[in-house]
Amino acid sequence: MWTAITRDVSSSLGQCELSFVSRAAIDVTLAAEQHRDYRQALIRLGCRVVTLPAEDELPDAVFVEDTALVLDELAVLTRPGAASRRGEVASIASALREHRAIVKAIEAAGTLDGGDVLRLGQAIHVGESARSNADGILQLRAFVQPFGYSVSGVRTRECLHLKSAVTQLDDETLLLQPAWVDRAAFTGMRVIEVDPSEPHAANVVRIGDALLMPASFPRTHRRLHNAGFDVHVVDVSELQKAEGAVTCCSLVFRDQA
Ligand code: CIR
Repeated sequence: MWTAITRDVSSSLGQCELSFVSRAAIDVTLAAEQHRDYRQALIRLGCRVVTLPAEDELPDAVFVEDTALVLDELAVLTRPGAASRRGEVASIASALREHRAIVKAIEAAGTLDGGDVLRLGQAIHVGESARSNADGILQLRAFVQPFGYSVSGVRTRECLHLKSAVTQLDDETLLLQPAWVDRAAFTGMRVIEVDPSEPHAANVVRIGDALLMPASFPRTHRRLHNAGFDVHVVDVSELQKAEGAVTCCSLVFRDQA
């Protein structure tokens, strides 16, 4: 059974951090409706969705992915690279302790955003972005290596997180934006590139054999459909204005219960 931890949209979402996206007015009511549709889509794909209450004083708190990495054996709480986001971790820690007996935490001066963490089996790739630093990557390695995981840094460019640039479609295949990350970091994997007219399309959620992606990337959607993938879409236009997409709104993991 898959569990997806999510959090309701903050009323202050309009004051979110932005790095590579220009600020545009966000309709927070619509964002909340889109987030509800996103949660419904996760349920249809087989997740048990846990929704934490909004943290209205933390604009980016809906983007729970950045606060933790959840593996079968343990959870690792991050220390987000944006100082404004560090207060998001405490409530996620409480929620995760119900699911994992071992909960570690990245400490200062390390920084790590979950959006930079791409796990491919036992290989964990971490974006060397403005949000995740070498100290954070070292700490993560020390936590997970005893459980058989490798951790390697991956250079990204012109994007917020590693998973803005590349996500996993199935055990052998990645969806990748070549302008933002080099495929050479992922030897042995088949790569499908985003449609060039849809630079932000590389971020998809994989739940088993199904994929969930934003509705705003029809050309990349068609590429995936034509390659045989079971693709579902959700309109997340208001969350995209906050530089979010689909992976960032949930922490998805297998529950051992
Ligand atoms: C931020 O800049 O931190 C938020 N406005 C967006 C975070 C999106 N997170 C993600 O894709 N993992």
